[in-house]
Amino acid sequence: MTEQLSLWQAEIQSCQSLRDLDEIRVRLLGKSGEITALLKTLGALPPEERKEKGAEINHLKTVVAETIDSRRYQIEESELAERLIKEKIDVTLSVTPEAVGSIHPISQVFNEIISYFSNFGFEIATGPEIEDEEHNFSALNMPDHHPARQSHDTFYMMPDEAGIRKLLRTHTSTVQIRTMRRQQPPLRILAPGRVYRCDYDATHTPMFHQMEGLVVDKGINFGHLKATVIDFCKHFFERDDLIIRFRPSFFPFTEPSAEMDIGCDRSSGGIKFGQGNDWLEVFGCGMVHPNVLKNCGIDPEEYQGFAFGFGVDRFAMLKYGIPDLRAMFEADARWLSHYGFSPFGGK
Ligand code: 2NM
Repeated sequence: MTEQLSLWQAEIQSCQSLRDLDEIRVRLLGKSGEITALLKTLGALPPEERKEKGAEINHLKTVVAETIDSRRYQIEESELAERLIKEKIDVTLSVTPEAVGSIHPISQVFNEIISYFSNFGFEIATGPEIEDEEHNFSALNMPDHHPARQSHDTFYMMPDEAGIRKLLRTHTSTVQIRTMRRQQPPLRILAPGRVYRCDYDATHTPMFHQMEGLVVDKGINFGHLKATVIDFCKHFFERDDLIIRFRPSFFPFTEPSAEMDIGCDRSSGGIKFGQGNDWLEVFGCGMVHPNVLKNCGIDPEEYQGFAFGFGVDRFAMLKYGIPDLRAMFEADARWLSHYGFSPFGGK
């Protein structure tokens, strides 16, 4: 019997998987197992022998069960160790190429514009999205009751005890005001960010993205403005033959003011630049109004400035052929994987 036990123990110890081990357990200790069968033979033995044999077989059963348990524990431990090695995740790696998210077209366009203007020494300036009437309107030459205040469809907060109303900024010009009040010229800044207007249809969302630029220095004139925005548009739309026109316009914060259009062809259903006789309005711009410079502590006799602004969402739609503005903000993974960009560069 001890010889049989050693054989079983050796078999259990050499077992390599939980499944094989369970087969051994059933074969030896199961209802019709070998050891169970031995126990069943006891009944036929005379009482003296039965007692002796009984103790022996029960000992056998206990030792076999213990050996199986300890082997099970060893196999579980080594299977776990193996899995931990095989399924190891390096959390310091950001992503694997086949399972990455994508860059939203608006982020892509922000990055393209910022990297272009960085070449010319523009610095990125940011500011709060919750603003006050002073920075959003008054400093920009729109005093109380100025009609332009109404045309902005402003989201106002409830007034505080002193009757002061905060608002969601309607343009990023608030950032230019803050920068000019903090820093003396020469200035070259780019103010990207979210802005808010109470408007919603196929071409307007209550939140959208703006990019504004501002240059303040001695001897700045409209020629500098034209060259800057024309060269930028040619670069951005990747066409040297872009057709461009300036139309006189009005903004309270610039004088003179202009709007810039690019010539396009819409006869094919889509939109083509550098040909055709349609016009697409893309930019607002102008020479910074002397009142705005004065409001920021800059002497307009000494310094002049130009500024421009445009909608980044619209630029993204035009460059990448995105038909519906509203889909931009629905966070639909299918839309993102179609229109998004690879974080590793390229499309
Ligand atoms: C535009 C169009 C024209 C503008 C003006 C200023 C400031 F603060 F310097 F006066 N910032 N941005 C400006 C001028 C913005 O957006 C359509």
